[in-house]
Amino acid sequence: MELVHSGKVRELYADGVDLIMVASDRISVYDVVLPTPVPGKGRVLTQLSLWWFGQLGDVVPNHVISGTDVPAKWAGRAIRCRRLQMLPVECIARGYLAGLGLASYRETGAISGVPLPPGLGEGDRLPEPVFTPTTKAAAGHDEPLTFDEVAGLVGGPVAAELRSATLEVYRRGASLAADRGVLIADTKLEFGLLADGTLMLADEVLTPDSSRFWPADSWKPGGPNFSFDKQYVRNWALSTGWDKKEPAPVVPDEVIEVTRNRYFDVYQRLTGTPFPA
Ligand code: PZK
Repeated sequence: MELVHSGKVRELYADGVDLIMVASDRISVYDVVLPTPVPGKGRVLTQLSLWWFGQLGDVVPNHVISGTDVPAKWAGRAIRCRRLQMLPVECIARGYLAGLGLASYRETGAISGVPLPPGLGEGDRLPEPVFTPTTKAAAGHDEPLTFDEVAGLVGGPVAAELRSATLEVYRRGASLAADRGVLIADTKLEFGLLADGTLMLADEVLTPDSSRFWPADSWKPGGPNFSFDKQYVRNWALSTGWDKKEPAPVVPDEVIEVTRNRYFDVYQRLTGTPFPA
């Protein structure tokens, strides 16, 4: 199959008119891919994304054709997808203040042109979820876009559809996750259009690679919160004195094992079913 796109931790292949999205076991911290894979990560994120696409099918249609009709060598970690005309916007919804949203709020009191009340701090829950789109650029260089800038890129009607679909996916996902002990601080969605103009949810959805997942029972506003999946390996990497630049250090087996179990744990918490490790 023809490789059409290669990301840090995933690949996209063409199979006739369809696409096959393949998730690897690679893990990145501070935007650097670690030399040591996390066995099962590609499968668990793929299965979690498929589960969410199923949960959210009545909110917005999606690009999934099949999670099983894929080449055997990628079984469990690949999705056959419809090829869409992708929209050039990262659609981010935020329910809590963290990351680049926090940085923007501290500088301007707003995120992507949406003003927020004064006095908010790191980790705070927002009064209501906000749509904070960005450009699609190389990782780490995404620039915030106002709603009007999105409208300039995709047209007013599609921009309005993007905002409402993004916020509805976030509300539904965050509410379900909160009931199961997981806070979704923010999430990044990607959308595309069918030839007839139908808006479709694409890429991956509500995974720990595309979202900030925090354990609800240890959430504390007023400071940094721990990411469900990567915190352990991040802390370990920093404890070695690593400077966050390539190359990252080789990761010990026990750190990989803890990290792998964090992914399985978040899958089980959200779906209610043990992950078939
Ligand atoms: C598409 N990406 C992101 C980059 C990946 C994925 N349904 C679609 N139709 C057309 N294009 C895309 C999709 C989807 N999803 C997604 N780039 C193009 C991307 C690198 C690796 F797996």
